[in-house]
Amino acid sequence: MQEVNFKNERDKYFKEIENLNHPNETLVKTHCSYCAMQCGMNLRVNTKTNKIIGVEPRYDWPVTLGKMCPKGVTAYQQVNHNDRLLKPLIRDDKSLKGTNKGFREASWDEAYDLIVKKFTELQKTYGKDSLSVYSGVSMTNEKCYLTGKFARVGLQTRYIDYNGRFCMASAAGGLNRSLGIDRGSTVPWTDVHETDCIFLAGSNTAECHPTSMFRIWAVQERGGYVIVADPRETPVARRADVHLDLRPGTDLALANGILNLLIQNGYADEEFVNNHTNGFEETKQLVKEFTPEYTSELTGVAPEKIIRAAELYGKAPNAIVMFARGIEQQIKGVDNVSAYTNMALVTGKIGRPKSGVATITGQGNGQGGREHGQKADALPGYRKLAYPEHVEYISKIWGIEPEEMPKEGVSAYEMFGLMEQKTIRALYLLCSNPAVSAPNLNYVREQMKNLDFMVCVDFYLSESAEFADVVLPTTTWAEDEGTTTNVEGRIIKINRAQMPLGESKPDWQIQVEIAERMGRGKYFSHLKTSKDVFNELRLASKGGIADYYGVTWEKIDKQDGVFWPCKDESDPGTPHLFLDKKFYHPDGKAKIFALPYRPSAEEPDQEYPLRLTTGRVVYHYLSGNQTRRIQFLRDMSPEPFVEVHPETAEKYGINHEEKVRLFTRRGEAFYQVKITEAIRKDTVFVPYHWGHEKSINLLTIGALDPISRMPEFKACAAQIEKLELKKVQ
Ligand SMILES: Nc1nc2c(c(=O)[nH]1)N[C@H]1C(S)=C(S)[C@@H](COP(=O)(O)OP(=O)(O)OC[C@H]3O[C@@H](n4cnc5c(=O)[nH]c(N)nc54)[C@H](O)[C@@H]3O)O[C@H]1N2
Ligand SMILES: Nc1nc2c(c(=O)[nH]1)N[C@H]1C(S)=C(S)[C@@H](COP(=O)(O)OP(=O)(O)OC[C@H]3O[C@@H](n4cnc5c(=O)[nH]c(N)nc54)[C@H](O)[C@@H]3O)O[C@H]1N2
Ligand code: SF4
Ligand SMILES: [Mo]
Repeated sequence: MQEVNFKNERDKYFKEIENLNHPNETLVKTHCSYCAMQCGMNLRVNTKTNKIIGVEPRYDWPVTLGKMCPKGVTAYQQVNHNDRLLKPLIRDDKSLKGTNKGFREASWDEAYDLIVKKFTELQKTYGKDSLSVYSGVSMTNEKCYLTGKFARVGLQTRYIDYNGRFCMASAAGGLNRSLGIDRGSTVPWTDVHETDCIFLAGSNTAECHPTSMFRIWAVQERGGYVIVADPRETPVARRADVHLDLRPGTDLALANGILNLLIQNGYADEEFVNNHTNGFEETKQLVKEFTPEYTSELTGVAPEKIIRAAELYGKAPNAIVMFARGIEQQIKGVDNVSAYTNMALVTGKIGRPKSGVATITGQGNGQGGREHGQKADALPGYRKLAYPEHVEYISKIWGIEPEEMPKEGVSAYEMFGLMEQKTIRALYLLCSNPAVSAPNLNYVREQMKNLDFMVCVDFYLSESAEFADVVLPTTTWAEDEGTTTNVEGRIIKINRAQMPLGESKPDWQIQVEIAERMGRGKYFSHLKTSKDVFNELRLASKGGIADYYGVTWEKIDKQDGVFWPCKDESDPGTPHLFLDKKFYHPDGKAKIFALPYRPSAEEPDQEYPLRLTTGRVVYHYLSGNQTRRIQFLRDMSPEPFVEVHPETAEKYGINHEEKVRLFTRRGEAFYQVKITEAIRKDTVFVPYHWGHEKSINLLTIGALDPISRMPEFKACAAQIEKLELKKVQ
């Protein structure tokens, strides 16, 4: 196959940039604030005002080589935006809860005093666990780590969970179960363009991880193949060699059908299967039933496409199976991950360069944020609260007695259930906007409204902040330093380009100050800088699966990031996992899983005959609280819409751009119709980046995967209603 060399192109541009000379500007090397690609960028800073004024791509960053998407090139506009929160806010008028009114500005002291008074009172009356912390992973590793410690040691509550429960939890569950380790990608991204076949399931890569695309297209340019499994003909599906246009929620059948063909057609690697895996025979028996015809019946994909996909993946010398939220945000998310991972394990296409499995992580620090103890059941270094020796180790690092360590909590969505029951009375919310991003929003918003006390930490007043009693202003990513762990499992450095705007403070500092006022200063006061927090994290992760002990900020700088595990200072890190064919289960073997097909939580019926699936557009990020404020992004994508196939539109008698009522058993919303052949006839799609009455999550279902507790954002039953034309006067 042909070779491609992106390096020449990169060097050319890099030299041009080096020659630029702006007397009043300095460049700060850093990475984008948004997705897990963490594209390399230089922030341009005016040296007279010390303010960020622009951005340049970094051609010297080996992962993204100067590529950025529309969100990345405008990300810097967040920092000095007019909507920034510059002082703490206190709600005086409780009757206005759920709106952005009824707040007044306050000093930090007043805000802290109120928080500590309320938290202490509630804990005195209802017990320590009446408080909860709900967090997110747009934060650095330092902040994520400290948030776990803040909840368990600072506030002494068991209830902490985070938005990764809506994002990475099923991938984590499936990879841990199959491979014994959850590092999103088993290979570095610099391998991606060199493989021979990419099997991409439930990933709208061109819109969600756009700067991966040059590597994916390069596979085809070199004579290799791209296979895409998605109910929609996304940009990557359009140019794919095979587009498996399945019904939402039927991946388990598709993966079993392909595995069956791989085995029947002699692509199983017997030597690999025998020496390095368990579970093959049982799985082989189970998938026999999934003939191309039966698989087609369940998935709606034509049998010849299934046969071709299996053939292309099977005969490729090297191949990478990649997946994202399309397969994971289902009540079968964990099973789907294991089922697609089976393809690599049965064919032995894992544990060597250019072959492997990757979940394409979501948020900027989607990987690192799930490793260091923000999850209800987890402790730093991917340790578990369920193991006494793990609790003992972390207790020692934190300076508490093991008996003092709070027990496991519950998952993000389940916390709202405990709010309903009044077990949880107060919420400390940071770095997430569940009033937009959680499923079944009518229910979730009600629970937030009924809390006794709520704190929200953000740099803009989000839809969730509207439910808060106190809002604390924090810094954007460019006003603080620390590390994130990108899509590859590479730990990288975010640098500070500007001092905090107004009175805003970084999350870690706010937590140290609250802990001190809660009388827990002895566990926090030594943390004076973000680097102090990182050094504590290194120790806390030492010996764990996600071992960061050998990572230093200096090493990150010197070698363009460090892949974990990295055990000591002489260890350069681990770009490729399993090169020694040792998986992370006690016997060193990976597990192949026999997974029977099962339907979605809510299948279409006469009343609700359509399948609703949800996701993203390239111009907006998650709940949209950041990107909806950027003029260019808002101009490009001002409103949500519902994608409908032309034949379906005809059936309902609805036209392009007509507003319709879309509804499910849980709620309704009104959207403009976007008629497109790029969607199945039985499916409709709505992006979820808008708040209030425009949120598609008013309609989604709160059904959870039994293992990962991930909500089923990707499949529920829905119906469309044409609106009666209003009489024009
Ligand atoms: N522009 C943009 N980029 C982002 C983000 C963003 O908000 N905006 N968010 C970041 C984050 S946190 C995440 S998690 C990632 C998400 O990245 P992706 O997972 O790629 O994004 P989604 O749009 O949620 O879903 C991906 C695809 O799954 C398909 N799908 C729906 N149902 C099914 C199904 O049952 N089976 C299969 N096989 N496919 C299905 C959808 O049609 C969609 O094209 O993106 C990251 N990057
Ligand atoms: N229907 C549907 N719903 C979904 C999904 C879907 O595909 N469909 N996807 C799910 C997924 S994958 C995800 S990741 C979630 C994400 O959902 P959310 O967690 O709600 O995502 P964000 O919009 O990133 O919310 C982050 C909030 O914190 C603020 N923020 C950003 N950085 C920081 C920081 O460093 N500190 C603090 N304190 N605040 C900060 C931002 O301004 C924003 O208000 O949504 C989930 N919801
Ligand atoms: S691809 Fe992701 S990291 Fe890169 S510029 Fe876009 S949003 Fe930022
Ligand atoms: Mo996500």
